[in-house]
Amino acid sequence: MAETGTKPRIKSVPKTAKRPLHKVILVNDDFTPREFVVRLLKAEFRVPEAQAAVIMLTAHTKGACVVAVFTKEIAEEKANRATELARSQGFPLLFTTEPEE
Ligand code: TYC
Repeated sequence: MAETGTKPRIKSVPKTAKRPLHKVILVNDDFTPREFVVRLLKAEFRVPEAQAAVIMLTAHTKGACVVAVFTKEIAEEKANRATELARSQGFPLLFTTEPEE
């Protein structure tokens, strides 16, 4: 910004410093069908088909994959909701959360 000599009247509050983000992580298993994982990612995390397929395949081959990043409460809520939805359909699919470094 140009040096005008005027001070900002509104102090900015560094909210992000107090609210570290948390990752929602998709964990692989041997039972949940690939198509179900993709459908759930699309429905619960609003990711497009192609991205959902990449996330699913990454978890499938590497063991886990980051789906998205949110504040702690939202990440936990979304991970629990998605896990419960899968369990309600009889699949052992698991979403976990962890703080972003
Ligand atoms: N491994 C599963 C299968 O072969 C598919 C799958 C992918 C399951 C990713 C979970 O997080 C997962 N049917």
